[in-house]
Amino acid sequence: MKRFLFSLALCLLLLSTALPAQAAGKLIIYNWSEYIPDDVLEDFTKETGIEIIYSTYESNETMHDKLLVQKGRGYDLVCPSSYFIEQMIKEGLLLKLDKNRLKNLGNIDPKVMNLVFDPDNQYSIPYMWGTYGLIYNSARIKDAITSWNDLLRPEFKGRVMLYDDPRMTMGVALLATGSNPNSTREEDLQAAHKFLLKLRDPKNVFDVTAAKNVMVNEQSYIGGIWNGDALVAMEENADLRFVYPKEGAPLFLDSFVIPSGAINVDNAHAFIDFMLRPEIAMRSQEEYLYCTPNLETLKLLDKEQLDNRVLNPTAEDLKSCVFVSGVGEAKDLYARYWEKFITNAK
Ligand code: SPD
Repeated sequence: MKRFLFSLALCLLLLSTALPAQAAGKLIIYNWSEYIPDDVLEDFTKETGIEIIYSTYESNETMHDKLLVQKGRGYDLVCPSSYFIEQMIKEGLLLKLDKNRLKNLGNIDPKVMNLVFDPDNQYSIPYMWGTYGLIYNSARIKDAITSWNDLLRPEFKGRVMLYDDPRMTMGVALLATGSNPNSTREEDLQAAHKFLLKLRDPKNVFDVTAAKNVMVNEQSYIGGIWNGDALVAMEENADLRFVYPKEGAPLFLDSFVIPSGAINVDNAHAFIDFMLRPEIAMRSQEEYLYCTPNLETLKLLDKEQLDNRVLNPTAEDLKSCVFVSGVGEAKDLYARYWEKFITNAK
């Protein structure tokens, strides 16, 4: 009997050392670059003992392709934009969340909860949202900039910057040509594609990673930009201005989700709940300058932050703006027209 108990204890000991990462207290995060401050990640580890393994992506497409190939494995937490979430749910790439473990969920603005891409937020918890608006250099451009169609003005040839983010930039082209940025009509996409073709120029820049720099160093004079990037660029070049164009601008909402093959599921829930704390969400917002959906965080903003219409757009600013959503089967059309454009544009 003694011998049996000893062998059992030994087996249990060996088994426990062979347990997956969860027992070792790890959390593997794959996120947009420049989206969570390093010291926030460090504070989570200090508080919980959970070691974070962190890597970044620059586009939804990169993140999605990777998860698809890996069949939802390899990461415990990612942060797609809303228009990718519906598709990822359908593809079986996401795990249902246990909302009982998210004590701070009530802090999130109900306006960004229960949206059509994930009714009842079974899979996703909003992290940040923002606009893809128009930026221009007021020292180089003296007259008023009000429209996406200003990008086509001959004097800006070779001085235009747009992201190589298909849905944002196609969204701009759709708005400029009088369509909805979520249109599924081929004729609208054709017109948008034609608009983009007019911007093909070897000196124009289509690169999300270069965006801030080319505006700051005045290689480009005008372009489309996420509001967080715009505010960072505006801190470095006081001549930069951000405009909500009269046709409206594409909006995004990025949310935390747990991939279906995640190993450290408890730790991912603990992290999401940590990020929902008002003062933690505040630190992300202050560093990267996107819009927080955390109502308790909004109460912590000072007057200057609240009055900053790039950081905190008014209802009037958002009047014609449109959240980019999933487009179902039309995603292949988008991909086709985008590829046709971008392969020769860069
Ligand atoms: N640097 C973080 C940027 C996050 C932006 N996400 C928005 C994606 C919309 N396509």
